[in-house]
Amino acid sequence: MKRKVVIIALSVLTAAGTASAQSGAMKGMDMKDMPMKGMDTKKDAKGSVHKATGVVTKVDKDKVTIKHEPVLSMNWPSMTMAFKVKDKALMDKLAKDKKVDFEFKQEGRDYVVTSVK
Ligand SMILES: [Cu+2]
Repeated sequence: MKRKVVIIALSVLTAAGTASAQSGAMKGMDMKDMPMKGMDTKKDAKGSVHKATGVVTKVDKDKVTIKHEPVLSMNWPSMTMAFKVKDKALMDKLAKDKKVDFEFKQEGRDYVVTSVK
């Protein structure tokens, strides 16, 4: 009997810990996108699209450097990094010092911009 009570107490503690860790991680996240994102991740983790906001610091022929804000779906802090741009139409939307809302996906070792707002 005593053993069972200990197990229940432990599982309650674990559940509480998980819940508070999640709400902390989700702070500032757009909650209405969550169900979709979860489904995408389950279906095809590799091809899932991530949303980010940042300022373009450099534009090259087929890549762009963006100082982006934290990307929680990637577990990334804010940083400046290069993204590949395969779609030429997206290049027209990217200019130095421009603030952009963009989406990207991981392809092998590259991060490829898939849309720019
Ligand atoms: Cu980054």
